[in-house]
Amino acid sequence: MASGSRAPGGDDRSNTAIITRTKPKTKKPSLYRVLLLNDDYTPMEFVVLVVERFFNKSHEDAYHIMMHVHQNGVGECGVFTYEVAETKVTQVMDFARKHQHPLQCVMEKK
Ligand code: TYC
Repeated sequence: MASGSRAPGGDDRSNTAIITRTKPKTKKPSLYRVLLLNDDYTPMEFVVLVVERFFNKSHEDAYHIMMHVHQNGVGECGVFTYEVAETKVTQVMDFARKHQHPLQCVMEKK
């Protein structure tokens, strides 16, 4: 019988101990950063558009992220659960390829 279906304390008339859970069983999902990598060929305007479109950033925030990547080589666009991060990476890479830009997008575990 499932442990949650009777009252704790051994008063269930079957001489069996009942172990009750003290911690919730839920686990927080692992989180992943989605990063853009700099290159010499992708236009700045295209990177800004990517950050606005796929990471839901304002034009100002997107421009700031693009400039950070341009100057530092790499920068974070957002933090997501595994499947969402994977989807963002695929969307960005497909969009860049479609426009024949070499922009690279990767994910890394936090
Ligand atoms: N370095 C590019 C240029 O000068 C701009 C750029 C920024 C490219 C960010 C990629 O992730 C990137 N046109």
